Amino acid sequence: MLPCLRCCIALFASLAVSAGVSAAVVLQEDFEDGMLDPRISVSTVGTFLDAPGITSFSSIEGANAFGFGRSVNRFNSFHRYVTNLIIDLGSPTFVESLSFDEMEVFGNWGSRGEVYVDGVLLDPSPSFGRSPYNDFISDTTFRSHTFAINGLASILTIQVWDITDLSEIYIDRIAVAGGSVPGEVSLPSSALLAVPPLLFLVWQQRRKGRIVNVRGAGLLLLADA
Ligand SMILES: [Ca+2]
Ligand SMILES: [Ca+2]
Ligand SMILES: [Ca+2]
Repeated sequence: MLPCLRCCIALFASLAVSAGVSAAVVLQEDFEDGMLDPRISVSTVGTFLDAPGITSFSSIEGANAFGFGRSVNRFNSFHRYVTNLIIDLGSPTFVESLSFDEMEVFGNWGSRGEVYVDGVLLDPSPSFGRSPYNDFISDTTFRSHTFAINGLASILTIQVWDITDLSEIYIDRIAVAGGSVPGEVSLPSSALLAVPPLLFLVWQQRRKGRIVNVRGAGLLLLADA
């Protein structure tokens, strides 16, 4: 019986390991093909001098990036001049994190970025764009951000607001990680059928004094294997 018990042990150990597998990539966009992933859309508030969209920009990665645009306005733009890059995952999906690189060019006057999950600003509030906020100096290199989400989400919104005519934030290498819920494992039917015999074997081996320790999710150590 011991070999069967070993098989069950291996099954449980592999399931325990698979539960801890690092998150998969749900979405990646580097803008190099000139097209937005079909799950990405853009909305704006206000009128733009330089419309948001994919544009030739090689200071982050490759030849293209996404620019949030420059508005026709110079002062008090706030929420009257806004661009949203919207990632619609279609249904509630486990999202571990959202990451991207960004930099602010053409000077720095206005333009601040924030991330919303299903319409709610991430807490603590993340922000991106050059700091200090309005120092009139263009970035010479990009910043990398990874925002932890660790929950179910359908829509991720990367928003830049207070867009003036004197600066523009560019973004590249967007990645959404997640796709499965840590700790939840979908058992195949064969694994489910193995559970009752395993319980019996564990009971039997425990009676024989062979099981000396039980750790975590089903990882058993035997005294006499
Ligand atoms: Ca790129
Ligand atoms: Ca693309
Ligand atoms: Ca700024």
